[in-house]
Amino acid sequence: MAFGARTLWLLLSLGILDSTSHAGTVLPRDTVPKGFEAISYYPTPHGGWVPSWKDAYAKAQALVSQMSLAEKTNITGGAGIPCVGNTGSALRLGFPQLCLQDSALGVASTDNITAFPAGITTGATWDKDLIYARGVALGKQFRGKGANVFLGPTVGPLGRKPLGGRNWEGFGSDPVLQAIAGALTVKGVQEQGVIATIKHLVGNEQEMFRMYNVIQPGYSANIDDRTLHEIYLWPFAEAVRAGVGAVMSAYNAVNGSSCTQNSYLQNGILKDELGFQGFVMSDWFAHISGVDSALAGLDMSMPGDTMIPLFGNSYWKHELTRAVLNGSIPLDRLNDMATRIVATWYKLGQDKNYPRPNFSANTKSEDGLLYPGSASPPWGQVNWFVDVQEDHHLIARQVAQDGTTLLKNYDSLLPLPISARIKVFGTGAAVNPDGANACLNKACNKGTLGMGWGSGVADYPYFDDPISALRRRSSNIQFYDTDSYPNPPTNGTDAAIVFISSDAGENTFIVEGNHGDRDKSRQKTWHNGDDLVRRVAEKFENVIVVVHTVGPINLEPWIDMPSVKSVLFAHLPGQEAGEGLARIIYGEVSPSGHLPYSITHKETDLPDSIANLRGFAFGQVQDTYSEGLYIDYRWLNKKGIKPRYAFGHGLSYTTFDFSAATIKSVTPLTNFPPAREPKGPVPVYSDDLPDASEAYAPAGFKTIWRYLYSWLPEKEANEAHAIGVARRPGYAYPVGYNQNQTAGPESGGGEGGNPALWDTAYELTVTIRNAGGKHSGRAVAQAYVQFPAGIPYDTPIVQLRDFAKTKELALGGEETVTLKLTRKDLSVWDVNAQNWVVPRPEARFTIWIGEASDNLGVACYTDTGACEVGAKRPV
Ligand SMILES: *[C@@H]1O[C@H](CO)[C@@H](O)[C@H](O)[C@H]1NC(C)=O
Ligand SMILES: *[C@@H]1O[C@H](CO)[C@@H](O)[C@H](O)[C@H]1NC(C)=O
Ligand SMILES: *[C@@H]1O[C@H](CO)[C@@H](O)[C@H](O)[C@H]1NC(C)=O
Ligand SMILES: *[C@@H]1O[C@H](CO)[C@@H](O)[C@H](O)[C@H]1NC(C)=O
Ligand SMILES: *[C@@H]1O[C@H](CO)[C@@H](O)[C@H](O)[C@H]1NC(C)=O
Ligand SMILES: CC(=O)N[C@H]1CO[C@H](CO)[C@@H](O)[C@@H]1O
Ligand SMILES: CC(=O)N[C@H]1CO[C@H](CO)[C@@H](O)[C@@H]1O
Repeated sequence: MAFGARTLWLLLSLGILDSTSHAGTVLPRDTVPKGFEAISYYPTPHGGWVPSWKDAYAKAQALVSQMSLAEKTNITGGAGIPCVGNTGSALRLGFPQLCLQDSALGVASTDNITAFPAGITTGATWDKDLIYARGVALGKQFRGKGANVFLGPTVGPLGRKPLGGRNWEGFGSDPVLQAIAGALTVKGVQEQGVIATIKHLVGNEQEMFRMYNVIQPGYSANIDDRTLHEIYLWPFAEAVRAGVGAVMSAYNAVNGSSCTQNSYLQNGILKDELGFQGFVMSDWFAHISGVDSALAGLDMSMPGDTMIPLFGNSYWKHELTRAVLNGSIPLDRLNDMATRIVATWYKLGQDKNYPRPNFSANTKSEDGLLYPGSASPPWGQVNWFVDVQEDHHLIARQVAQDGTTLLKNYDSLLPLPISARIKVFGTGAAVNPDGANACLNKACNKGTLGMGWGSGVADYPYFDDPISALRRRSSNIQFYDTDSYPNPPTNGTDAAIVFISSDAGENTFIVEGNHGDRDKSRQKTWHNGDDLVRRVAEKFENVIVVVHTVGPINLEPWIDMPSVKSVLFAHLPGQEAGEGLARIIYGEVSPSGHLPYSITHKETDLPDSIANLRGFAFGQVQDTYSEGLYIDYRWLNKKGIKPRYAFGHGLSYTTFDFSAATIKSVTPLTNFPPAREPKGPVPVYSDDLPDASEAYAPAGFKTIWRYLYSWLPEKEANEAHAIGVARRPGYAYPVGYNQNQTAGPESGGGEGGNPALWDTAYELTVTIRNAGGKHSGRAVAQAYVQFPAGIPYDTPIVQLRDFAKTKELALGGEETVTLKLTRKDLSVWDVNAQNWVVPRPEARFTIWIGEASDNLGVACYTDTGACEVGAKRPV
């Protein structure tokens, strides 16, 4: 890990050879299936028209209007790597280099931080307050290390494909679960003054073939308009609504056009319809063109280099300077790019007392190279070892504990009495014997699996493994630290706990034959975990299986064995893998996690388009979303296929009773939302071509080898300027390109879309009582909408819309929770109207409330305002 960020860069760019023919031309589009097309949407809407950003834009305009051309192009692109990405600065005006840092679960590549549970574990808590608290803690830690931009949360991939490599970075295979968790994370992080980045826009649902290289474009996610709006865009819209400062464009293409230069996606959907006011950055090395990406709405090139890093080449920086001087990119676009970046910095208050980075993502030592990209002196202090942990391990522990999901508990085997004699099997019970951080970017599955692999990881400051936490409580524990059955002397009635796992990560690394996605292991447990469970279950009567996993696994090899009585999904717990799990096993607390995805009996219970990864193809790999809205439980319900465990399922040591439900109409609904407000004013700058001298390097400036600069040699600047002055045509603009700003679509009007979409349509309450016999516990109420029958839109039978978790309820204790459904929650995206439509406002929408997507015991009706228990269930 001596050269963390630099190594990661090199690995990321392996196999991605720069094709100069890409630069500055419109990439020829591969044939996408009939019916999908990359639509042109120009120009990029100017930022600044949303009232809550007005002050930030006014300050930004004052600053940007003093910037020279080279200063503007400096801040839109990367330079140097103390952090995983850093922009250039405009220090003359007090605008610093911004430090952009991974990951979504903790400050990557540094010490004295908290390695939080992954997104998937966080989603499994279904606890809004806790999700927000984790966001606050993450924000404090990024700020404490001086990172300006938090490269998270991840809401794309959304978890469409169970085998997808990075699903675990996000919160679960449902747009609303992703949206609520993503938005609460954004809120928590940004309240600390740190810019959050919602990523990756969009369709990055598998790892393999995601990147562009000389011989092959990244795959194309072919998504129809309605599916995009109702499924994949939904969490992005919610994050924009929460004021997210940055968006990261994905590696892959959508409808054949690379996301980083997809004008419809960035200009149209994100900046016009969703009214996004912050800046869009490329994923690392996803930037593949100079002029076209700028025109298509990209605002920041990360890490700044072309696909072959560290040679001083960039599509932007000096080339962006040239492209503005020669008139190919209108100055107005560059002004908007720079203004969006500076406005976001002001909006988050980073102009006031924001710490500079006090860590290096490249070395653990106190001293290191000041310019690590150049791999040459000078040296100096780069790490100050600032301890940002506070008491955040308690939040991490709470998430790990409350995300732990009890799938099965036959005979109430769990919890175990403290006196139980326990035999523990599997290497997954103990920390990696080589050290918790032994593998580069966690690209190995050895010892307890606390997180997946790739850029979405952080170093463990310590690792509380399950075996230590169990032993802190009991000395009656025998641990067999092996994945093959050790044939111990058995007393069949002892409890046996078996630890098994399934890992995944980013395509940058191959782990045990898996290319990021679980292409080799598929849903089979790693290290012959199934055999271990079977062997143990043949000898012991009371078996508990603990699963550390990135996603669903196939449970069929052993789930019906009579001795396999309990199954706990501990997901990916981060550094706090032990304490919370031990508390659950011994009954100090009831489990309260719920599955953030369905577990099917077999992979083929899902259609080929989502059950399988798309393999190699000549030309562009086509990943067509032919299943439309029907992923996870939406598909299973439509086809009447019972999963082994449904989305939302999770048991407690007690049982809950849902009663006395109410539904109240708050905002009366109409077919269409009320008309949007027109856009507010935006900053206006002079359109005059900058003077060539604004691109000259200051006399005597010594550049650092391999670093990127925004200046041009005088001669080149003069030549480019001459072309610009002559207004000589010469640039082959993409089809549909024009420079006229527009009023924006009817479906827009505020951050996230038309603000009326968030009017509360119905408010529901339900009273939840702990009706069990012995234990206290926490329940989750999940609200699903069922659209009226006979509407002209095919809709999934039920769709999650809101959820609430109770506090700890003692025996007989009760709590009334409130659930809300907005206008958008009751709308479908009408592709002809290009708007959200409530199909029949007066008709019966049924709001189902229950403990899982297949356990919905309470029905509330919008037409009568009545609720009932015991109605015929929808699934
Ligand atoms: C992809 O193509 C479909 C079908 O033409 C269209 O509905 C959708 O809006 C397109 N999406 C993008 C991002 O271009
Ligand atoms: C661009 O940023 C780098 C790094 O902060 C800085 O050295 C350089 O002076 C900046 N260039 C301009 C034009 O301000
Ligand atoms: C202007 O410069 C850009 C960046 O190098 C280049 O891609 C483009 O073709 C140039 N345009 C003209 C008209 O020379
Ligand atoms: C097995 O363990 C139980 C208690 O857990 C004990 O009562 C019994 O005597 C033991 N049997 C043998 C053969 O050791
Ligand atoms: C842009 O606006 C100009 C001036 O109003 C007009 O002449 C031109 O036709 C417009 N172009 C497009 C593509 O709308
Ligand atoms: C509190 C704490 O964990 N401090 C550590 C911060 O990092 C340095 C360098 O790794 C350690 O020496 C400290 O112990
Ligand atoms: C070198 C440096 O800028 N260190 C800063 C690191 O961050 C802390 C606050 O978390 C500042 O106090 C230090 O000045």
